[in-house]
Amino acid sequence: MPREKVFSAAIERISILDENGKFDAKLGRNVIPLEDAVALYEHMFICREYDAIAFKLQRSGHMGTYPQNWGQEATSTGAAYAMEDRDWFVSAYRENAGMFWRGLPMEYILWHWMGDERGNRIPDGLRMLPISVPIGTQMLHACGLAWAGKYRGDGSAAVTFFGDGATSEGDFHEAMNFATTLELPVVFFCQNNGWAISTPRRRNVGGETVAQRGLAYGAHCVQVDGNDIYAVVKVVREALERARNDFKVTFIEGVTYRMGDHTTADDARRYRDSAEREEWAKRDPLARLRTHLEESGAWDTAKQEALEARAREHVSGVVERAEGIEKPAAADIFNYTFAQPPETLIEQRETMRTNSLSLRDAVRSE
Ligand SMILES: Cc1ncc(C[n+]2csc(CCOP(=O)(O)OP(=O)(O)O)c2C)c(N)n1
Ligand SMILES: [Mg+2]
Repeated sequence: MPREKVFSAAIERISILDENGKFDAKLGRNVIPLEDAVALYEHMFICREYDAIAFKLQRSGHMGTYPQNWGQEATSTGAAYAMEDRDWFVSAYRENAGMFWRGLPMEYILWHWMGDERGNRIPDGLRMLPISVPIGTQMLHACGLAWAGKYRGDGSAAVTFFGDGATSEGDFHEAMNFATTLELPVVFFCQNNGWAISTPRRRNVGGETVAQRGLAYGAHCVQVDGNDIYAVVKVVREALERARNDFKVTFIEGVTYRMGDHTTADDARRYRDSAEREEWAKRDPLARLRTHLEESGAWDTAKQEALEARAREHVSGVVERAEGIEKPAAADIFNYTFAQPPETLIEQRETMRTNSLSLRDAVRSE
């Protein structure tokens, strides 16, 4: 019996605008028109300002916790730019910029982290799910949405985002298996930011790439420089074509870096070498795009100063709207999970309503 190769594969890495500002004109042709690149830069800059302000809101007691998105703006913004309105955007919690690009008002994410369920009530017409904090569950939701789209024949696809750590969850493997065997129009976008809280990528995922985890399922797997918005747009666009036209699943590993702590409940200085962070600061997705725009004659200091002022003004308006919302009714906690709540929850809601006054009186009289 001869030995024969029954399977072989390679993982390609795509980069168009490298960290030294070198632009691959051949690969980068027609990926993003210059005026759109300016709009994307402005958007990511405003999102970074938003992120910094959200962090301060938490520190000053206005919010329970907050996971900074700092440094990872190009992944979700690039993906959102490549998507169509009919596609589903199904994310974890480091994709704020992509959600905002697709039209989610910025106050929604502040409400979410302020513990207000209204932040999870995505406005009608926007094809996205609320952010997922349980690690990995959203990938299965994306499969369900993609399956529904395929069944209806509406040409939609779902793009789901998750971290490097999430690829060690059972949900990831179940979702990949589901998507590839049922041939669903799903794109799996892993934001490999180097860390899962204090666990480094190498302790969490064996092998050279995270992308190769998708090979066992028969997905098309690719690695992309996640801090290069041109490369991200290109791979997501290709993945969506593969999904829509051939029902072929793509697993994208976007290599990026978490510039902040895991969340405001964490202090990364306790486990992370500052030299590593400094190396990644040089690969910043915004700085890289700005240099490219300046070299292309589309950006200058005056425009930058105007943008900085606009970003500050925009974000303070968002904070005002987020904090200005009327207080939610206590019974609202029952209202955002089920379209038709089960009997038991209806009973609890009613009991809470009818007993709340007497309970308060009981506490006072003690
Ligand atoms: C099901 C589940 N298990 C554990 C946690 C606690 N937890 C929160 S974030 C996190 C690490 C996630 O790492 P990664 O997937 O790389 O995403 P990142 O935070 O780096 O974006 C863990 C274990 C959780 N939220 N949900
Ligand atoms: Mg991670």
